[in-house]
Amino acid sequence: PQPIYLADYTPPAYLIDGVELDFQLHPTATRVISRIRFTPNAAATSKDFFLHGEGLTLIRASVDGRDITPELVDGGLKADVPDAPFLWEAEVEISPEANTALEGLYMSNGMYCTQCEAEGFRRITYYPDRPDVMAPFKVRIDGDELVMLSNGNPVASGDGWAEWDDPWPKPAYLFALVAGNLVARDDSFTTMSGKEVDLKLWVRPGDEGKTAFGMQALKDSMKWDEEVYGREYDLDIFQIVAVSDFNMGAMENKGLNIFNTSAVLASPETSTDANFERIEAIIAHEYFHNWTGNRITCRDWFQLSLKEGLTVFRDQQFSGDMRSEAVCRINDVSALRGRQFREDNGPLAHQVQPDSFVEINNFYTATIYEKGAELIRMMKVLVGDDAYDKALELYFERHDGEAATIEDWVKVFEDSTGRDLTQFRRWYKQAGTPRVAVSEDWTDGTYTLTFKQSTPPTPGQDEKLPQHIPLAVGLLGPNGDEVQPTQILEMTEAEQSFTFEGLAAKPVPSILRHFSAPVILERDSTAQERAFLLAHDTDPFNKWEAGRTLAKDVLVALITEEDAPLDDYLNAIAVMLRDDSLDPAFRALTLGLPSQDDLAQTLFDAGVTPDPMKIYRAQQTLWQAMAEHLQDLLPRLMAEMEVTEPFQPNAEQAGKRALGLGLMNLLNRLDGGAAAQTLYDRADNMTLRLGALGYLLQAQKGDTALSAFRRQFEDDELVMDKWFSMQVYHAAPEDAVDVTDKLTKDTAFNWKNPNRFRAVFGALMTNPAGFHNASGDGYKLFADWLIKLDPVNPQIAARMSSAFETWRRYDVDRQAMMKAQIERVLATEGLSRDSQEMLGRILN
Ligand code: HT7
Ligand code: ZN
Repeated sequence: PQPIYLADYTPPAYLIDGVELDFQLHPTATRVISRIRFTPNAAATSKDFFLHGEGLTLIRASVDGRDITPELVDGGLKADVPDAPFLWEAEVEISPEANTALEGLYMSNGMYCTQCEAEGFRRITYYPDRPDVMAPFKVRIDGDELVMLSNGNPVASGDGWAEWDDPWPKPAYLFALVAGNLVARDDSFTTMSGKEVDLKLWVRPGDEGKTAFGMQALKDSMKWDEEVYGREYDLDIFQIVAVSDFNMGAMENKGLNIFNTSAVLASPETSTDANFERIEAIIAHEYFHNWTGNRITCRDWFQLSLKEGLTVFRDQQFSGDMRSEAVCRINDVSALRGRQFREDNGPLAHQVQPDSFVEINNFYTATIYEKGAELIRMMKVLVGDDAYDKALELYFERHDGEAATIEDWVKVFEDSTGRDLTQFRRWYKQAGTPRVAVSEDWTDGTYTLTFKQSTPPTPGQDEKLPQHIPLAVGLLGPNGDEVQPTQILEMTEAEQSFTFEGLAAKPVPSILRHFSAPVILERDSTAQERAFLLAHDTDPFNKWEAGRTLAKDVLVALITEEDAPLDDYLNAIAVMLRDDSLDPAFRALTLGLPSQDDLAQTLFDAGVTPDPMKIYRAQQTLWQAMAEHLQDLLPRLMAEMEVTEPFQPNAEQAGKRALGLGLMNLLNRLDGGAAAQTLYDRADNMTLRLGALGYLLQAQKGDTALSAFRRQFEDDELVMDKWFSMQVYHAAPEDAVDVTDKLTKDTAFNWKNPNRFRAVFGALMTNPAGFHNASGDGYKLFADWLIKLDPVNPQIAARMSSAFETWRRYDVDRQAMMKAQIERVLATEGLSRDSQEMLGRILN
């Protein structure tokens, strides 16, 4: 497959004044009639008329009422058209029922729905399916469905038809249509200028009881965007629809967001605290896209991070305001390190603004989203909060209604602050995670910190230039008092020193506070210093980081059979746990250990070939040591974490449950599952029930609970996803592949449903000791299923192929086995462009 290059961008030959679409719905033969008013684009370099189209049966086409026979070409059609405004009409036929890729118009549980980002609209009708062509849409839907929805405001409806009008010009990727037997939770929101907006959250009958939380999250998001960004909603109605078969979390279609059921439906009995938190964040994210993505969209898909990075940053800010800012930041950084650092340090590393791609669906990555958000966070740190607010005002004013670029974004910051961001632009164009090595000097009362930065080579980019890195640094005195509050040091050189005067004694530095830049900090430090920072740092992120680094030191030493600072760690954790002034959620996070994948990468970076079994065993050993060391503390602390009030999915209760479960993880190693069984039997919410089930599985005592769980929840798809994933995630390394294989034969393993497929194979990816079983069976099973899924849903198959992205980290045997499986999938006849690109990049 041929790549597409950013450098080849040319403006569209024709612009659109207005679009009218008629849908005559039928599961296997939907007719789509389009009437599009085109105008030649004065800024265009070509007059060629080309419309994208894929898998469409063209019935007829006309220009200004004259029937024509367009030339059907690969990926679309060409036609001769006037060099003046004209009306294009076409009728096509499509089969939603045959659409298993879930892109374009498809069916999910008998309901029609669409997914058009990035290039799905071309599977609905012939159209210039590129984001820089924006147009107002009018839509008429004819069909037997009870509810028939599209973007914008409702115009009129009758028996078997409905009309919608979206006055805001939008690119085709924001088009949406939904039709089916749906029921709504209704509400309303009064905007800052006093306009009343109807809110509707549509679900399948039976799911009404899971809509209250999502609706509240929507109203909170609308209010927050007004208060913090001054952004008001701009239609009479805002709708969300929950759909079972969906490739990602949700989609921000103008006025009609479509959500994966897993990203919107919630109830205490069926959802965990983590589910509630994720739902709140995704609802906010999609809503915030109304301004950052929809009103201002992207000129082309190379600018994807313009909307995604900014909108992730905004949803992170929102979650921080709704919950504990410190806890949210720690979770966001953990996710960044777990997914984006993994990507940035392997064969799939790419720029936040790529120069080329083969399949755009493969670029909805942690780099575009999460690293993109970190770049915006750094810009805010560099210019300051007030200047950030002013820059955003200018961004909205200057680019509203436009399809903009990342360059436009950076320019707005330059113009509004007067700062030169030339070097900062490198963050968008240079892939890879910078390493920042720190050394210190204390001479004659002057304290000096010296930083050296370097970024390892990434595919296609061997040489790297220094980045502009904001380093937030504070200093602590020997008694733990802060002697230098947080200061932003701007690093722009490959090597740079910063001095601090007037200190009475050599301080302990707290570097990269709040994780002020997406870099890997390299600092040799003693266990005592880490324990000191865990006890005294005033920056919650670095306080947590000190505990995490100390845990990592212990684990790495256990794995490499060196002296481990175990006592320092255990004592520091005991002090931290006893500190009632610390938020339970924070204590729960600090009690956690670095993941097996994180350890594998750390070892690999240190030149040690990671052995998945040794990593697994080291984790088990440390948990056991923690359990024994802390056993006297457990009963009292666990009792303190009991929530006696009725369940609320708020941060306070969630924090208590998280710490309670974290402590039960330790107790479970001492009592062989007894407390977990009691908790399972008593649990009145999914957080505790699922936590207890996990510990029972870990203690190899989960059979009875698993059967009971299934009986209780077998009609609930989302809970059954948990039933599947728990078994794989908690399987012992030697059992994980068999457990996975057995689950794929279960009658409830509906593998064409992305949530179910991910529940099983996503869980195998997060059980590294199981997946990397020395037999190679994990690799084979995974590859078998990629081959099976690819023709049905290439997008998901390609995404899941990242299971193999770290293959070069491992020993020669594992490398050979993984390589053989990658090659086997690649050799599959008719393999999708999506999977070809991903596996090809992984292999090279
Ligand atoms: N902008 C959306 C990205 C997206 C997507 C969503 C659902 C299914 C397929 C998709 N392809 C791309 C989601 C978001 O970032 O908000
Ligand atoms: Zn998004």
